[in-house]
Amino acid sequence: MNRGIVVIPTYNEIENITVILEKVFALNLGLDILVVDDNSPDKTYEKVQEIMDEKRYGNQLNLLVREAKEGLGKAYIAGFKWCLGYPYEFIIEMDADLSHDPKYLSTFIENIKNNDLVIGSRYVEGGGVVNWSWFRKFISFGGSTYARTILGISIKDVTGGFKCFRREVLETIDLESIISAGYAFQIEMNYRTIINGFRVKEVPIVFEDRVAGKSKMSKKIFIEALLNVVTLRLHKKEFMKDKKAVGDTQGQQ
Ligand SMILES: Nc1nc2c(ncn2[C@@H]2O[C@H](COP(=O)(O)OP(=O)(O)O)[C@@H](O)[C@H]2O)c(=O)[nH]1
Ligand SMILES: [Mg+2]
Repeated sequence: MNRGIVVIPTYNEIENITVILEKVFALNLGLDILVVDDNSPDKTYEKVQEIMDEKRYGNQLNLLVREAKEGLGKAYIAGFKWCLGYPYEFIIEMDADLSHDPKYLSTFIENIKNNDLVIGSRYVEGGGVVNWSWFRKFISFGGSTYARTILGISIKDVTGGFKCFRREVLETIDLESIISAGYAFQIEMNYRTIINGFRVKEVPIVFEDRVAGKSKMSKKIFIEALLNVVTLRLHKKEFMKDKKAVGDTQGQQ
């Protein structure tokens, strides 16, 4: 067992999963991986099981198969709970579609020493997006600006999904009470981390659009994010009930 683990949610990522596992393990950073698959019709989970049976990566690779597709948020919550059952010190979120370059993992490991949440950010100096349509760029950047303004937080990339939590953060946030199912989940996790007084840092990443497979972004997910930002703000007091809550603390750059 290693000190840190990367949680990779998958839904129909058969074309990407082998490559992403290979890339992460080739770095030899001493990280385990947990793939959380929502019973993908393309049987991504069978591929992972096959690699585990071969012991290609010893005991470093783990798999959690869920019954049905319930959105990214639910998949991550199930994954986090699994990880907290073991003594991991930090837990990393990463997409399966190679949009998140594993080369940044070492930056997360370095920065999580002095922070509680490290966010891979497209919108700080040195970060960026490659190959996205203007529409996706607009939604992502506009979404971050909107959420930042309503929630009164200072982090620049509010919706990104490449990040690293210290286990204490995931033990503190009441995972049962997370209200967001889709990508709003990323916003909610950031907000609840910040209002509980944890140290947050953004590090630059360049995000590249997927080459293989399909995005699961939908209108429904987008609208959920718009509405949930307001709901999150209204629930602020509730989210602060934890003993570590210090009030209006904002994420530091
Ligand atoms: N387990 C699971 N994974 C999901 C679900 N929705 C998306 N994902 C995974 O989450 C990651 C990001 O999703 P993606 O569709 O690439 O989002 P985009 O990059 O914003 O277009 C990918 O690894 C997906 O396979 C879901 O409902 N369940
Ligand atoms: Mg993607």
